[in-house]
Amino acid sequence: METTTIKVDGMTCGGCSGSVTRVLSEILGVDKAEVTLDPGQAVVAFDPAKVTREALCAAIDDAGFEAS
Ligand code: 9UX
Repeated sequence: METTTIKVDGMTCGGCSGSVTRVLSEILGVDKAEVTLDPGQAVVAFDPAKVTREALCAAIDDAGFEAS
């Protein structure tokens, strides 16, 4: 398992962070996602054999936010 911190821009309320948490949690290979509004970030524990950090960022972008 690997842990990465992804900066997430565009989250403005608890619904946003809840959405990002759900999107990340549903990805195969994600063990745990902790998303905070302030600071706007996601701390994700994932299995690098199953999913890449790039894929996590792409999923956040697809949900309407900006990952970096
Ligand atoms: Mo809050 Mo975010 O009303 O996608 S849920 S702004």
